[in-house]
Amino acid sequence: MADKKYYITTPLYYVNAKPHIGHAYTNILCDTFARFRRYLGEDVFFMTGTDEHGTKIEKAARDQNMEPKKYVDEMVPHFKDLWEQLGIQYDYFIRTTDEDHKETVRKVLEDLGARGELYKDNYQGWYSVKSETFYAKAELVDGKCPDTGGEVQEIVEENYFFRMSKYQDWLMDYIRKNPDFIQPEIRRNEILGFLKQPLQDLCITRPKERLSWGIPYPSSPEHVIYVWFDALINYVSGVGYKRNEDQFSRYWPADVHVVGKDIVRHHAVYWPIMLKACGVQMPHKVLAHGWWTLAGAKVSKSSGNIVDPIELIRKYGVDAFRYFLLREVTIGYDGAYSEDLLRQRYTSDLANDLGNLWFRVASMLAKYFGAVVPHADTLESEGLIRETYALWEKVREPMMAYDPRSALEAIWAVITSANQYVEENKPWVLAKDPKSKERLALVLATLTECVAHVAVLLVPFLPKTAQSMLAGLKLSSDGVMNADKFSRPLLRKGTQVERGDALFPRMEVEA
Ligand code: ME8
Repeated sequence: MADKKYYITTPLYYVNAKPHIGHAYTNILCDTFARFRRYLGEDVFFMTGTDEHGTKIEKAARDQNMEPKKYVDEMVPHFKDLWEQLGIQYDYFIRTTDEDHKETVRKVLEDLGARGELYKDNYQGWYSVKSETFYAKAELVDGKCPDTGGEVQEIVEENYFFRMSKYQDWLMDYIRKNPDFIQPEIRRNEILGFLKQPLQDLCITRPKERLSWGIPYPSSPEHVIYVWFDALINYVSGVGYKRNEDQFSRYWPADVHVVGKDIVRHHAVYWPIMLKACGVQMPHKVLAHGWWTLAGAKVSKSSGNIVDPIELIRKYGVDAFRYFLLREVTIGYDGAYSEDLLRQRYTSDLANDLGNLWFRVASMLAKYFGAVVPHADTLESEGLIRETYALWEKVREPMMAYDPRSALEAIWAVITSANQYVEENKPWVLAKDPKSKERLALVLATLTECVAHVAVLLVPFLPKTAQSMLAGLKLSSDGVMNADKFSRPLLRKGTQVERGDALFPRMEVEA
């Protein structure tokens, strides 16, 4: 087993609607990071899953006249199916309705109770019958429900609380001393700003009469556990906390929790304090990405402005969709989605730059050398080869800093250079002059090596395309990649290259 482990998580998605572009984005980011770390030879554990308890889910089930358990069982395959279509190679899929998870949640609560971290008290709030949700006074809009605009009633009920407030100073100090804990900086500052106001204790139960779809509170059958408290525990229960100590000590602390910017507070305030109270180590990083927006509004299931990934995969192929999401925005920023932009990326970056390079190189090899890569002793005299060999570090560095966009920019800079190299060297002119045979061999050997290196580096980003290129080059992406292996020729002598079908066929544009 590799010495270095890498544990990466996605949020657990609510199953009250099918997944959309926002959920696909998080999983594509995590998959790209996980695949890259596997390349580095790390022992990767990549976990995703579904958040299945709470009011939202209970209501969605009721709207369909279904029992919640039956409803969630029917929704989960939509997520698994999308991950399969997107080529997401996760190691474990956790559901908060799994018995293992529920067992860990109960044990965590028993432990926190024994440590004196929980107490029972009255909880006061405003309840909206229409949205069936409790709000704090500050959340109301003109004294009305912020979601439906309906009437709210003040309600007092008995609940259990977690002593979160006493850890406020500790957490501020921790975040200050660990500048990489929350990334990007704007979210870190937001959390530090939030922590300037007094932190309240967290109400961690709901009375069963108001919400029955949840994990029962261990010492009180009249209560169920608040859905966020249950869901956050997945990050440790998924690696065996309080059940499989070997697995837990192997993978915990998580290297990174990737989340959307709207749930940073849960991950960078509630979660670290829960862990601290249990005496468990902090995760290394909470990485927050921005939102995909449509006509200026967040794509979301509640507002119904959905962008359906399945439809886009069908139209443009999985890798065009992955490429667009990874390349279009810098992690942390919002991205304005439009199909026009996706189509532009498809045509210019994928079909013209990458697809065309592959097509030209493979076609010229076929035409001038019977598809067999020619031998050349002086590869390294070519500037393009030196640029290609230097690419590993230009991709590794941003990938370690969670910046896949810059990594792709570096790869595309080499693709652009390779296309220029074709234009400058004009192999079709060289081919006409028998005295230029050696030069022609060098040019095509250079180009084929360049394409091979690019294919290897594209595996984490565009796995399907990279695999077809590698298959055409008779190369495999198995085994550990590093700077040393990357700065040498990758192709075996006498390789017969197969061009195959176009990587990104020209679109008969559907507007
Ligand atoms: O919050 N663009 O689940 P969720 C980018 N169950 N990301 C988006 C997005 C968009 N338009 N819309 C949603 C939950 N997301 C909880 C998490 S974790 C222990 C529990 C992201 O299904 C959102 O930011 O509502 C969040 O990270 C994720 O999708 C899940 O949202």
